[in-house]
Amino acid sequence: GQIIHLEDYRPTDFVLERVDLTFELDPKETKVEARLIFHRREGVDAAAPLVLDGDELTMTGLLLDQEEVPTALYDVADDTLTIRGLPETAPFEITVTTLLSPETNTKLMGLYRTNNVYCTQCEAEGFRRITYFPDRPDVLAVYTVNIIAEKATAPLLLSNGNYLGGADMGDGRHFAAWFDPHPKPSYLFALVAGDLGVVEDKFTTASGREVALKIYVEHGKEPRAAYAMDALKRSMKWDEEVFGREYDLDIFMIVAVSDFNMGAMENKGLNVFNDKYVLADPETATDTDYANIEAIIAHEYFHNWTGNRITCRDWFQLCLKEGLTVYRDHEFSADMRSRAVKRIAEVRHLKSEQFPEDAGPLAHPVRPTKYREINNFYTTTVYEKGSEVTRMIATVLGRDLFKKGMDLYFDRHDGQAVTIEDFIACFEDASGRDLGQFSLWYHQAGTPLITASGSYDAAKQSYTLSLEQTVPATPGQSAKKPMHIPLRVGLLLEDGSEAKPATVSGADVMADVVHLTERRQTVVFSGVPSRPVPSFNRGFSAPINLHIEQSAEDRALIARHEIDLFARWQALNAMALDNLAKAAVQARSGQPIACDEALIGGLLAAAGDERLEPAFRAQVLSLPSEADIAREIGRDNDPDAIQSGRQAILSAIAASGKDIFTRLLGEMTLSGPFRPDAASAGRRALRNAALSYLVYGDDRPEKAVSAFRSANNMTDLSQALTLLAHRFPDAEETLDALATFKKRFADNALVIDKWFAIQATIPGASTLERVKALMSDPHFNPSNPNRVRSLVGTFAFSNPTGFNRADGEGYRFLARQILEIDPRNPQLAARILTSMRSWRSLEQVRANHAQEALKEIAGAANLSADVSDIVDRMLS
Ligand code: B3K
Ligand code: ZN
Repeated sequence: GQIIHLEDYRPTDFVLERVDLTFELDPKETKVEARLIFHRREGVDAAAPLVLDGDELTMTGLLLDQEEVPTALYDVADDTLTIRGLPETAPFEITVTTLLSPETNTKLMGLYRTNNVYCTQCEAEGFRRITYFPDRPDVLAVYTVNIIAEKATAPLLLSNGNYLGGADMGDGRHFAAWFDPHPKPSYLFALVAGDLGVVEDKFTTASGREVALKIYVEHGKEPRAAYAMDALKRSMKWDEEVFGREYDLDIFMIVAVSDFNMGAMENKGLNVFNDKYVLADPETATDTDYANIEAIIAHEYFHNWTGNRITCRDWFQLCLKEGLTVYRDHEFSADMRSRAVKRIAEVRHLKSEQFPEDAGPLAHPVRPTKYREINNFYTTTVYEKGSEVTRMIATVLGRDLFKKGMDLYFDRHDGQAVTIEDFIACFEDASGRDLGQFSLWYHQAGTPLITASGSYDAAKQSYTLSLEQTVPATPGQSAKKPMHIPLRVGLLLEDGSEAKPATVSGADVMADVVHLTERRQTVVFSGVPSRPVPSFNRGFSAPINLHIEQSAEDRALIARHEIDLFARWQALNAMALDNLAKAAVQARSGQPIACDEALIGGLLAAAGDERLEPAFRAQVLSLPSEADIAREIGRDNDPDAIQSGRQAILSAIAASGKDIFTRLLGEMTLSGPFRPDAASAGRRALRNAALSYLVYGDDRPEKAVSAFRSANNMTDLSQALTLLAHRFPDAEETLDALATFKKRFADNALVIDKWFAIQATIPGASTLERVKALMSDPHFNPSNPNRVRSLVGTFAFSNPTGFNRADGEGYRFLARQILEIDPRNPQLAARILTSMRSWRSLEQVRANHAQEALKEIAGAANLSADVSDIVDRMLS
């Protein structure tokens, strides 16, 4: 594909007024008739043709105002339909008829079949696989949709908006009509038809309108949709209370399908979900599954305002809806659960997914300026960094002005397709502040690095912080400007209390937010009675890396006394990371591995501190991952050394903490029926963290076996199985447990996915053979994205020692998989390939193998645009 540039944006020549679609559904040959009313935009040349997008379509008819268009007046090329000789000013109607084969649509874009259900996915450019259309987000129109299908196999016919009516057609078929009064871009179109069960409820909006809520799932799975329904109602209420946003149709529907390329899709009034993010019950879903369902149900619902009512002008503006909506779902989960624990989880995710992206060959700005394949830009940079940038606007302006800016945005742009500049202007206008420098966060890729050092002058009672910011070079951006970084800083005195400086000079400071705007800044705090310990980036106020020489004692002080709980966790995590990075070096050079006493002390003190909530203590006990350590080391990484170093530290903590962990195992046991709420989940998390240390501190599998036997919910059961498989991969007990688990859940594909993932993450070189063998398991289905992600994806993304085998076999395996998946489902192939994005930070032997595997992919014939874009960028 060719490169699309932001600067080339032009509005369309023709304005689309109305869309009328009629589908005659058939698995092999679906007929789509699209009637499109256009008029030429004012000032556009009278000879300008209408150019519509198309992809893999068969056109069987083309009418202009009900008359056949002569062949001389149109051209059908690979991906466009061009029509000439159109009226100069009057509106006209184009009727295009196309034929599609949903059954053979393996890309899962456009109209396809999943478990005998017809379903669509149109974002970003899937609508052009249904009919010829101006398939871009700035073309907003009102849609009527008529669906005709066989009554027996598709009793349910759904589309966007409100139901108009339907009828029996007398020939075994029936039809239904839907009308969506809200103008929308084509990417929000949806159609679902099939035979599904439903869970129903209702919601009364703040202004008193009643909305019918329906969640459609496979027959028999209705009870497993109850939690999703509850999450939906809470989301609707929260958006009214916090953002003042009400729902705007008579009905809101969610459909769960089993073949889906991503998590879910916010189609107007008809969200389509990967069933993994809808279905849950205690027996089959973990606490993490419940939390994900809550977050994703909320996310898609929140898109109704941030995405649907106000949409993107072009796909470069993707973060306009995604970054903002992630921010909204983060805030929602923080209000539903523990804010501090939620923040820790967000930052862990950001650092483990987005930071490596920003530091590698796939780095791009939150608002990119060019792309080859837009599907490859649904990235953690656009989503998660985009959310962090929104959060920083709230930090810079403060709560009230942020709210004022959001209200202005909804008010000013409702019904429009807009840009990031429009979004920022709302906050500038609402606050009177200049966000010019701040907006560099949208334009400059790379994670800023702040290097800090402090010095205390006892005579003057002043504390001086010297701060320097640098933004690393990223592809296409070598020189960077200094950014506006809102850094929340606390100064802790010896007794743990917070210093209240009399004056601060050298930077704008509001409350505890230090506004850094220059490359180098010296900030002086006066009236500080003794040498303070600085606690940087409270609440992770800015998505940055921080370099500071801080002793374990100073970090321990923060961990004990910070009022900001996130900062406490951060201090312990930094301490652990230092130690783990050193341990990796020691392991690599065959030296003995030393575990810092301050680290053990800090972790165990927090673990046993009953004033802290269990979920927080569990976060403290969960050590940085091998990938986190690799990122900390940054270059010349040896995953085996990282793993053995980490293992040694883990054992040392396990040995010192045996008593505390044993006590926690008892104390955190829950009685009574399973409840998925945050407090119960926190107790399970702490109990399982303790169990994990106990199992790693023991040579025998008994403790894990007994946990496996006594588990009465999926969280505990899958944890116990993970411990057995990862600690004792070849033990008889493990083989038994794996077999028992599989037999018990044989008819539940989502649970079998966990069974695949647990085995795919067993550390060590031999897991590759295991993964290959599992691919021949009858439960594995190479055309189902969830299966492929659980086995192949999990292996490549989450098994550092297995995937990065020193002999390069892991990379060669992945290359073969990518080349096999690509012709079927390019989006899936491209996504899994990004697991190799950090290949350049590996030690030379592995890096060479990785490069060869990437070259093998790059050299293959008929690569999709998706995969070739990723592989080319990774090699350049
Ligand atoms: N907007 C969709 C993602 C579409 C991805 C297309 N490749 C889901 C979401 O972010 O809510
Ligand atoms: Zn989204």
